[in-house]
Amino acid sequence: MSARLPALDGPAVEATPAANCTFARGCGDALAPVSAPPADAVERARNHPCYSAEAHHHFARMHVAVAPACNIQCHYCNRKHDCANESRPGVVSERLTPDEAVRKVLAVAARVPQLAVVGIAGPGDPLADPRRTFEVLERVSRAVPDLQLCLSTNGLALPEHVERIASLGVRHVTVTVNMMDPEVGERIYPWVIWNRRRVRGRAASLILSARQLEGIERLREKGILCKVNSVVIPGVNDGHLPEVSRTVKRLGAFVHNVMPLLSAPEHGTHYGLTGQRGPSAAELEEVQRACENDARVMRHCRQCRADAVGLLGEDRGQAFALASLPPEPAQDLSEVRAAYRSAVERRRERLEEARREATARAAAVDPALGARVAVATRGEGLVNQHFGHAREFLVYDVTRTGARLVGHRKVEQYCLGGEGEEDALAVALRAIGDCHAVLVARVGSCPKGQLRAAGIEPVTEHAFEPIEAAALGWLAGLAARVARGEARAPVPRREPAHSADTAGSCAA
Ligand code: CLF
Ligand code: SF4
Repeated sequence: MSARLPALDGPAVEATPAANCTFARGCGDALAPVSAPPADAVERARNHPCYSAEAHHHFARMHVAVAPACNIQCHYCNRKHDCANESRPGVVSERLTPDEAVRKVLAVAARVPQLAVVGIAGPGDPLADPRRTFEVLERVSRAVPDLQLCLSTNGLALPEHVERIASLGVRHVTVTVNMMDPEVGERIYPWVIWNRRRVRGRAASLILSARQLEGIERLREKGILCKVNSVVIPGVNDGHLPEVSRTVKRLGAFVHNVMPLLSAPEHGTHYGLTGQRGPSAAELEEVQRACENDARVMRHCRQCRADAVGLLGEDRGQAFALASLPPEPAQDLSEVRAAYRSAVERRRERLEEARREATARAAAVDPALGARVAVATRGEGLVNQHFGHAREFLVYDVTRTGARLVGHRKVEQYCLGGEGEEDALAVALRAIGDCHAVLVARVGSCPKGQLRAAGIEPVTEHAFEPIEAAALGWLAGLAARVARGEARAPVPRREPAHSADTAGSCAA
C-alpha cells in the first residue's frame, strides 16, 4: 500500500505507510530511544488536577473557549451541538474574545481559591488559528502569574509552535493521539487541512500522525510536560492503543489519558449517526490496563466542556457566564490561593498519615481478598457526600495494600429537595452495579434498602474519613466478618451499565 502525500513543504511525495515512511514514524518499533519526561515532571504534575489523580481532589481548572476553528475533522466531533447541562469536550455556551477571556479568568480566580490551571481546549483546536490562543496565554500569565497554563491540541500544527508555547511559559500540553496506523486513522479522520488544502483518506492520517509524534518529541526537548489523550473507539482503535501508549511513552509523554468514545445519535456526529458505539466500562478498563503496561494511565478524566470551571466532576461554568461577570476586572487575590495551597499541603500530610495507619491495620487481611467500592465525595480526598446528592461516584479497587482508582460513574442526583427520584435511584444502582459497597457520608433508609437488595453494601461508618483509609478500613472490617462467617468473600460483580449518555469528544 502506498499513498500520494503532500510534503511538509513543497510538492507531493510518495510514501509507503507502515514500512519506511517518513511521516508515520510511529509505525512499528523502530523508534528513537526512550526519552524520559522532564526531571521535575512529578513535582510539576503535583498540583495539576489532570496530570495527578491525587491533585484532582484539591485543585480546580478552568477553560477559556477562545479557539473556535479546527484544522481536522474527527468522526466523533460536532461542535454545533450545545447543551448547558451537558459535559463533553467541544461543547461551549459562549465563545470568548481575548478581553472577555482575561476578565473571566480574573473573576474565577477571585472566587475559586482552588483554581490552579487555566487551559485552552477548544471548542476547536487552539493551534488551528493560534493568534487568539497566544494572546490569551500571554495576558493571563501577566495578570495571574501563579496559575499554570495548559493547552490541548490535535497536534497537526504543534511542531512549529512549540518554541512559542515554551516562551509563553506553558508547562503542560495535551496531544490527542488516536492512532499511528493510517488504516486505523482513515476510520477516524475523514480529512485534515494541510498546506491550505484538504487532504483525505490515509494520506490525512499519515500527516496527522507524523505531526503529532514530532510535536510530542519537541515538547519533550523543551521540557514541557506532555499528556496524550486517546479516545477508545471499539472495533476501530481499541486493539491499537497499547502500541500508541508504547510509542508516546518512548517519545517522552508523561501520562496517557485513555478515555471512552461518547456517542449518541442526537449529537449529529458521524459516529453517532452511523451507530458507532462507545466502549462499555469493562472494555474501557481492559484497554487502560493494556496501556498501563507501557505508560502511566490517567483514569480520572471527566471529558470536560471547553468552557468548564471548577474541580473535575463539578462544573461551575454557568456561575461565570459573561452576563454575570463584574463589569470591572476583579482584583487578583493571589495571597488567598497561596494560603489555600499551604492548607492543601497540611491536608495532604493528614491524608497520607491516615493512609499509612489504615494500611498497617489492614496488614493482616488475606492478600487474596479484594473488592470494588464506590465513593461519594465533594473533594478534599474525603468520603464527604450524601448518597442522594452525588452526581458521580469514584470507583476504587481495594486490597490490603491500598485503594486504586478505577474511574468514575456519572449518575443523576437522586435527592432533590428532600424527595428521592425513583428513576435516578435506578440509574445509580446500575452505574455502580459492579461495586460491593458504596461509601457515603449519609444515605436515606429507602436507598439503603434498595442498595442492599442489589447486593451493594451502603457504608456510613467511614463518613468524613480520607477515601483510601476509609476503603481500607471497610475492607478490614469485611475480612473480620468473613472470618466470623457473617459475610462471604466478594467475587467480581457484573459489569455496570455504561454511564456515558453523550456524544462527541475533543482535543482536551
Ligand atoms: Fe484542561 Fe486538558 Fe489542561 Fe486539564 S482538561 S486543557 S489537561 S486543564 Fe483534564 Fe478535562 Fe480530561 Fe482534559 S479532565 S478533558 S484531561
Ligand atoms: Fe477538531 Fe477537536 Fe473536533 Fe477533532 S474533536 S474535529 S480536533 S475540535
